[in-house]
Amino acid sequence: MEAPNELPRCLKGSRCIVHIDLDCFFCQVEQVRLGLSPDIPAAVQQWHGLIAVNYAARAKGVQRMETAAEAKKLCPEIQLIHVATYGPNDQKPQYHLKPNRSTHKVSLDVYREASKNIFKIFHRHCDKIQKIGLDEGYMDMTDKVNEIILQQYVPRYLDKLDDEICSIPIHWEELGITIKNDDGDDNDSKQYQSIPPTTTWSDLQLAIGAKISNQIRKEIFDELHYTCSAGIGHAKSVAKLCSSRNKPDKQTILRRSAMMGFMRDIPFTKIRNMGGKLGNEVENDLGIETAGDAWKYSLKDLQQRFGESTGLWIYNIVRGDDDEEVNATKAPKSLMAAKSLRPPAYTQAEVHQWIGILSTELHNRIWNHMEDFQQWPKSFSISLRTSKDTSYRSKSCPMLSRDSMKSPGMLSSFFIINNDKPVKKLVFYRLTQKTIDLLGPIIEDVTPCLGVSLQANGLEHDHSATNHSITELFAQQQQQKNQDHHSHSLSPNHYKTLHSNSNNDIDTITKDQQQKLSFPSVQSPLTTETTAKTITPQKPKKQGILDFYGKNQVDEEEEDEETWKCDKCFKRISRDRIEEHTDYHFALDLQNAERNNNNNINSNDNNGN
Ligand code: DCP
Repeated sequence: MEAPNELPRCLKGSRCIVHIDLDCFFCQVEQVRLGLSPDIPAAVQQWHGLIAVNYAARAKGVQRMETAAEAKKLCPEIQLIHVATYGPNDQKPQYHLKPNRSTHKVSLDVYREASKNIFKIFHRHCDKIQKIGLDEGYMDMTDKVNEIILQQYVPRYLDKLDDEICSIPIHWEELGITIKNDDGDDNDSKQYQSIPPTTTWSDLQLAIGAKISNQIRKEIFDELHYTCSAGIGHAKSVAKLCSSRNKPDKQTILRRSAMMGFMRDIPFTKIRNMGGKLGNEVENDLGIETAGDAWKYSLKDLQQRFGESTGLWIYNIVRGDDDEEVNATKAPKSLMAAKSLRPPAYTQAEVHQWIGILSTELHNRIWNHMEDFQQWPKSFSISLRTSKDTSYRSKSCPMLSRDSMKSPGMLSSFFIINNDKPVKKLVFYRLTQKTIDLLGPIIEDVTPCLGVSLQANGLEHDHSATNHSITELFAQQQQQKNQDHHSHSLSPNHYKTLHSNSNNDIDTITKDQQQKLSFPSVQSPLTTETTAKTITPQKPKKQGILDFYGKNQVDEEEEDEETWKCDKCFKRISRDRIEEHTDYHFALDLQNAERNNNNNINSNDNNGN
């Protein structure tokens, strides 16, 4: 007889989602690097503030965002480790003893590397992974788990395929902490490790997911020596709530039958996507504090107040249900090194120094990316923010080929500031043995400079280590300009003259050469600021749910080492506002769904007329 290939009926649409989150991530990376026991209180410091605190230090009352001095007062024995930084002459990030915010640039490379190794382990077990920051991710284990159910359980429990209950024995105590069913029993613990009374097919789904999750956590610990916590449930929101439930180094499972009891006391704004203004607004509007408080509102009530999609979403989420997909994360499309300058850089020498440091960082990131993804950027851009104009002025030019970009100095040697009075212009240029070749457009008024950002864009599979000559680079640039309908490009003859003496080898500029350089000879029609494309943050139209978000949420474009780049809107977001920002996108998506709904209703109405 052929093996049945039908899943139990009740599993159609039932998912197994695992959320894994490293414990005190940056701190663990440093502990492992330094061979520090996790029992020793420790924290990672960025300038004066703490950005990660280990659990031994938390037990002494030390918290994230406290200053190093406050932490020392609370816990004199605490080990404070400053994040690595790039100093002015560093080719690689270093653990400087006394890094200085006005001369050094924070590097997260060591955490990126650790993250890469962690995600490699995730990928051994699952191919649908959504990366959330460096140290956490969702895994949709449904296919893998259902395959196991089909092969190992369905043939033995054929008579149960139409039932919800399968009564397959599960040793929950070996799988982590299982949230208890809400049986009205008011005893203090809502979680237990003994066996719940009956097993459903969907419990089996989670139990298998929990076994895989345990294996992943074991591999992370055995190979990398980091502990992490996991949550296993039928939806993303509950998986996330569960992973933070029993930190550190534990995993928590939420079965369908325990969902309502679990959700009852969850503060409403702790629910994924409800941490921002939308959550506050709903909370105030309904006069609720916990998810359970919202149960008294019917679906119709909620839809009348918040619209079809949002109302339905709220109705489900307070019951622990959401159908948001795990969206597999793709390789990034761009890489960035940025620094905001407080106080501003007042001299061109300072701006140059920052360009040098950021170029080194970007150079290293581009090569790391090449190693991981075999991708090379197509173009390269610089953005500067001055106190005269707080939006970024941004210019780009074609990227150097792999063969040309061997040393970190190559990128920074692209730029020089022409100190002509009254404006100082930043020029994209290339210095060859005999000429100074203007490569790209010019940014005027570079000082006082509030922020510098270098970006490698258009990362694409690199087919070969092409040997681009400078002429090819110029040709590419010309092509790009033509495509952009720019009327101010250099004439072909001009290019020819510039290149007649040039050599394919690009020299790294020396200090001495920089001092000798002056630019009157390199005149170009591009010097007018009218050709400058000023990047101004695009303001989404605010209406409906978007009104919940204030100006800061949408407009803020903090560009420095304390930021994260949103892969939806490509804006730089302060790291402590990541969650709020993702909540904003969520609200935006809901609003779009709402609009689509309305459009459909309108068009149906019209058709009916
Ligand atoms: N991080 C940061 N700045 C912030 C928040 C976090 O630099 N404002 C960094 C340091 C953290 C890492 O991101 O180690 C992961 O952040 P989490 O919020 O996951 O916190 P932890 O991993 O440190 O601790 P927990 O065990 O509570 O998850």
